[in-house]
Amino acid sequence: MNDPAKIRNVALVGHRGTGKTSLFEGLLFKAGVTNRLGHVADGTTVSDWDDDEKRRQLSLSAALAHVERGGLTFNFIDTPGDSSFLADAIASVHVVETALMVVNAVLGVEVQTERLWARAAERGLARLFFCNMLDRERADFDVAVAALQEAFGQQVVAVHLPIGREHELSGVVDLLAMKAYTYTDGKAEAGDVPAEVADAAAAARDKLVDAVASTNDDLAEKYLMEEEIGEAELKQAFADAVAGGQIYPVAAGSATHLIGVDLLLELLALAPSPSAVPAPVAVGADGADVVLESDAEAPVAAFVFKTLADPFSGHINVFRVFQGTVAGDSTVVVTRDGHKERLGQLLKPQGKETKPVDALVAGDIGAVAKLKDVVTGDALCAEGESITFPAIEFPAPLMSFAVSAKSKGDEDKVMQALRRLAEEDPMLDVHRDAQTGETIVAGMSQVHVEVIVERMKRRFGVEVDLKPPRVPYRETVRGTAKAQGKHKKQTGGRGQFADTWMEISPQPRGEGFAFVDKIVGGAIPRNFIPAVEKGVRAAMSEGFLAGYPVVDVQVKLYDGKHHPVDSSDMAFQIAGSIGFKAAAEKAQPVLLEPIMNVEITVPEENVGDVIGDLNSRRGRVLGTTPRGHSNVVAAEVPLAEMLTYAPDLTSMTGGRGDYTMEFLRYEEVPAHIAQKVIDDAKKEREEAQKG
Ligand SMILES: Nc1nc2c(ncn2[C@@H]2O[C@H](COP(=O)(O)OP(=O)(O)O)[C@@H](O)[C@H]2O)c(=O)[nH]1
Ligand SMILES: [Mg+2]
Repeated sequence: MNDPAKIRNVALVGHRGTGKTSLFEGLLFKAGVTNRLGHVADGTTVSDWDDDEKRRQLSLSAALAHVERGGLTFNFIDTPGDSSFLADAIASVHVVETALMVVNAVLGVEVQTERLWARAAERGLARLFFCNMLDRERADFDVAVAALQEAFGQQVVAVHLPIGREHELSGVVDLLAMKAYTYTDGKAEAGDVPAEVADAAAAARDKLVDAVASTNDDLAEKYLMEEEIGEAELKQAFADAVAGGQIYPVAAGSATHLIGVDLLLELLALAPSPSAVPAPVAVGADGADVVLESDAEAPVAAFVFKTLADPFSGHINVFRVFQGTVAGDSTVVVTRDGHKERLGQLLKPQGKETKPVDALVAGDIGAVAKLKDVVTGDALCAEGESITFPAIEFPAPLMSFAVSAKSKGDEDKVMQALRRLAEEDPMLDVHRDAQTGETIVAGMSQVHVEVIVERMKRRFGVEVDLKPPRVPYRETVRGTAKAQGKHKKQTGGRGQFADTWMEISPQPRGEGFAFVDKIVGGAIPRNFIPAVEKGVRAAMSEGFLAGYPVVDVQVKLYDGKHHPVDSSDMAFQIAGSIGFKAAAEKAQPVLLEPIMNVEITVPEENVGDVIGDLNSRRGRVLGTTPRGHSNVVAAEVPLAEMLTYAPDLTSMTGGRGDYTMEFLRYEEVPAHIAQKVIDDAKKEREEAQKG
């Protein structure tokens, strides 16, 4: 493969459980890459090959596979749809031209459908839908398409139409060619459009041609004049409109029954190649924009979007080439710090297997093992070049757990394993708590952190205990107060002296910290003022109520004293810290807690229970809207009340509920609850000091 125009990079994205992994399996099977169709329930799919994924029947990380067909190379990426494991889905939309959005024909648009759509839209990707599970009870293609149109606009248009419904689903009409495909055991027979769907197909075809024609002047004219529009001409205009994001076609079928899957593969040949979309823009050495032409001859620029940390085979970095040709056994420069890396054998992943290749051309996606120091987000460039890719924005971790090694003496091994796993998962944060000295693992949910704990055990052979989750509280003040911060020490030789007066006052929520220097007449010499600010910031990071960082305050330094010999940076830092604590204590300190935006999808009969339960969690229910055959309850709830929501929702709904949660803002913790948090923190600190 050496022609970017022959590549199709397609990420399968969508809400959890819409059938992405099954569709990926079907696509590989239909393309002849595999000779047996695996199933999610049996743990036999190409994509969910990891033990964690098999056990949970849930994709946790992206899987890649490639298909050669009709002179084209398709690079498919199956991504996780669960909100805790979205990192790879978010990264994947940065390396493809096309997002294949898989939706459940019964439920229609779900929470992550919208989130991932927004990500794909930000990147300007071509977007196609696969309306899956049309064989299921209560699946309705027309209702699903209408829901997609309502959510994503009138450019959403059917390109396929199902024949038969629910368990009688028997085939699909290709509206571009006006041909019908009926299936027996996943094998298609092509024929004329059957009479039972003839009218519906004609109407749907009209809508499709209308939508395509509205993006193409030549076609629009022919359409108006009611002239014949040739299939090749229609397909070309269709492909252009898809590439330009002017239409979002909806294909139809069933992944597990292999209905419409071969047709989808054909349709994806019309998706844009890397050279059919506007060239991506990166940043050059001088900070100026660099346009990355998908040109095989240009200097190499590649982007690492995924890293696998395996204790045995070492690191594997997965990257997309944006410019030039990456050759095996060549040398590249890592822009982050300019160090060189010698690339060994290049690979194309095929599920958990890999296939060796000699080179990867602009537009292609591949992997390389055993690099010394390359992490996700790195740019690999030709020597002499220095290109940086804009950083991918991942949501911040929501829940922190302290972990401790099960066996004494394993502490370093735990930290090492966690560091490796954090390299693999950009939505995981690992650090040591400055106050308690504990190792903190912060992730998106309890399940997320539990998966990390399992991986540590299985891959690195270390076991840990998880303490209950922590809420990232913050501290602030409601009032204004002044205080003195004085540091004076007389030892044998030179003494220490610094004296400060400051005023602390609240800032609007989310404004952060401001330091205002109001010193006049040299009461504190200019060169010591940054030291005071440093001392204030140090005190802020330690908090004064329960040890949480202080936010949204203004500190005004307005007076002080110095000594010509005994004053120093260190003395003013200490005085700054003392002054800040003294002022904060007098300024009505309060505790803040994160409030989450929560959306819960539940069957009608559980709506009442779920709302009642939310009220008992200090939640504010915003409303309930029907979605497909379910209901979505929207609410704002303190994170502290949602720490163990997953099992509770499962028991309330018999496993039929689902929810997503996102940080919204910080709010004051009600006084009676705040007191408990403060008391607990105090106890914990005392214990940490003892032990
Ligand atoms: N009836 C039916 N079940 C499907 C279909 N596609 C997927 N499934 C099932 O739906 C569940 C979730 O599928 P999976 O591929 O893991 O979804 P993902 O989370 O989007 O990757 C699995 O049990 C699949 O067997 C389909 O077209 N029809
Ligand atoms: Mg999956």
